[in-house]
Amino acid sequence: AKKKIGLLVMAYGTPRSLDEVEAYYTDIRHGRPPTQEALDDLINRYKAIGGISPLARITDEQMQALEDTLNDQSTDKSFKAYLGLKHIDPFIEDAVVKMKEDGIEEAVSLVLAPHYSTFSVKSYNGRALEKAEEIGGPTIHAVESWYKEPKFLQFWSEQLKQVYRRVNRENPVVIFSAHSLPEKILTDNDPYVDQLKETSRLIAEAAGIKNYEIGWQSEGNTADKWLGPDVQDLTRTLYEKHGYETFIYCPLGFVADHLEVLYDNDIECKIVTDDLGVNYERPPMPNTDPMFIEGLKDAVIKRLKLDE
Ligand code: FEC
Repeated sequence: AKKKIGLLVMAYGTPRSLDEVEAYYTDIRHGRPPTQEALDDLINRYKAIGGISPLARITDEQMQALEDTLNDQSTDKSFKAYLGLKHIDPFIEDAVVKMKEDGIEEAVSLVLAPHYSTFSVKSYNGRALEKAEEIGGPTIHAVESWYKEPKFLQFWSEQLKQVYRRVNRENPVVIFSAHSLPEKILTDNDPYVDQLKETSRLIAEAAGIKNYEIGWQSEGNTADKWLGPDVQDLTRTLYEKHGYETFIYCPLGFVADHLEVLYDNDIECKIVTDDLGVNYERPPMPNTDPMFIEGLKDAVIKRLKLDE
């Protein structure tokens, strides 16, 4: 018989309705409820992208596609997927408990975010491992980062090549970005910034793109100093310096359509490009693109091989 492996897929999570925004936001803020003003502001951003984020649906679809691909291609293992979310139920801990209840002894975990940082991937995997330790299993083989998976890079380089075929004469520049984080993480040797830079360089090289820059987006509303430049400010600076006519946004730190892309890029960055009178472009997100899912599958298979 095939060996049964739990596939713990972890993601950020999103409210399923506007009623859930307050609890979700409170969880993001480590249990401190937001002010009414901040809550209204967030609700308005969800309304601006159609009332609710497509993230919950896309995360489910990504998980299902990954499970199917692994099962189609594996001759000696059968995978069963479990969803564990960071900020809303089913939480990461719930998924670990469910695996244990189902008799899963061995699992592989993957976070739906490509770059490693103490703030994101480390905390997801840490929560899963801690729960597994507390309840005595399963053994979890954690994928730490998968930003260099060739098929992930290929997904983006092909998207960019397609955009370039269309806009090449319109003096384009690419802005690669990830979620900003408080600058203080940099002091702890966090690889996050370098991983984004390396991903960007590899994708740009593969797509034959010379004009590209790195930016940060979606920074939080706290007193910390956050990683910059912010993508909106960067757009203005680049325009003033180089007169680019087309701005292509590539939010590499994310893998799905959700608020941080549909609002922070498609609405906020577009306000800037409209103001400057230049073109706004954003290639589609990975979502369930087969090339992308294959990249995730490769990361899972490699991780399991390491411990065999
Ligand atoms: O519902 C949706 O469609 C959006 C989901 C969403 C994703 C996402 C990804 C990341 N975040 C990361 C870090 C932070 C830090 C703070 C923070 C705050 C928010 C707020 C919302 C939100 N995040 Fe998020 N993030 C998403 C949604 N995030 C909503 C709260 C309102 C706001 O500030 O906009 C600041 C927390 C604090 O106040 O201390 C830090 C990172 C990622 C990418 C990696 C990952 O997906 O885990 C890092 C998707």
